[in-house]
Amino acid sequence: MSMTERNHQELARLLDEARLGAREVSPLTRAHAELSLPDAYAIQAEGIRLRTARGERVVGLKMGLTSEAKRKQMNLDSPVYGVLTDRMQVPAGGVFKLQGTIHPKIEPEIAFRTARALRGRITREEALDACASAMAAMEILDSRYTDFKYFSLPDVVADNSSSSMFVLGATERPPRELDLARLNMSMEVNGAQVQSALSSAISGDPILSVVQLCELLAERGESLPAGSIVLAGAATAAHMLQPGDQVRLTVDGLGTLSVSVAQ
Ligand code: 0L1
Ligand code: MG
Repeated sequence: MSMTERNHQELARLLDEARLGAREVSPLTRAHAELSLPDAYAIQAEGIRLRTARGERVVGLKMGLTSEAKRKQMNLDSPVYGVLTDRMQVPAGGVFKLQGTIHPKIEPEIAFRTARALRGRITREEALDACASAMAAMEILDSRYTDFKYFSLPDVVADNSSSSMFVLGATERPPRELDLARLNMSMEVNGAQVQSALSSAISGDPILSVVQLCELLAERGESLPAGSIVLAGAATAAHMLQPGDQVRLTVDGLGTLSVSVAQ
């Protein structure tokens, strides 16, 4: 039996309440085996409507599962997107509070800021032309599901692709000034390296995440507005956070950014 708009709203509310109450729920597909990817994106959009109705502002999009390491870690097989709001941003050098989250993890990323709107099938060159700058970034993920690793692609998408918070580096550079697919990325926790990779681990080249995102958006009749932040996806598997952690990411040409983790 296919899902109705009412089902989408109810499931969006369930996930929204789980997030606000920092309470795990069963993956939606346990009770709704029929949940398709289009249903999941409709639930995600409904969840974002609940957040904007409470005053949050959409500032961009995130791509997820863009690296082989991430797909392997989560046993899922294709890229997905989620929506970013202003309340999800932690300032560079700021503090991320574990309280109010469920089982947060952090991952090293590259982000872009778009200067022009993008729609549909675009080339790598068009994506580069439309992006005013690239930045180092970290995403803090937090799934609202129990059995963290054993959910399906529609479950992840409905849960806004596990988004929680993000941090952007202060150094912004035009992407054409960088050798985008060959940047060394190193993430340290409390002074010890926990993850490292070349930026090519992100979609082969991080700008290709923007190309893919536009294709995924076009499948739903949507586009990428000018002035958006795009998180291109993680270069490595994600790292579980503990109270007191000091996390630092260094990316060739894009400097260092950090975040502290508090109880
Ligand atoms: O950003 C992402 O790669 C989303 C991954 C979703 C799975 C997870 O919760 O780690
Ligand atoms: Mg990510």
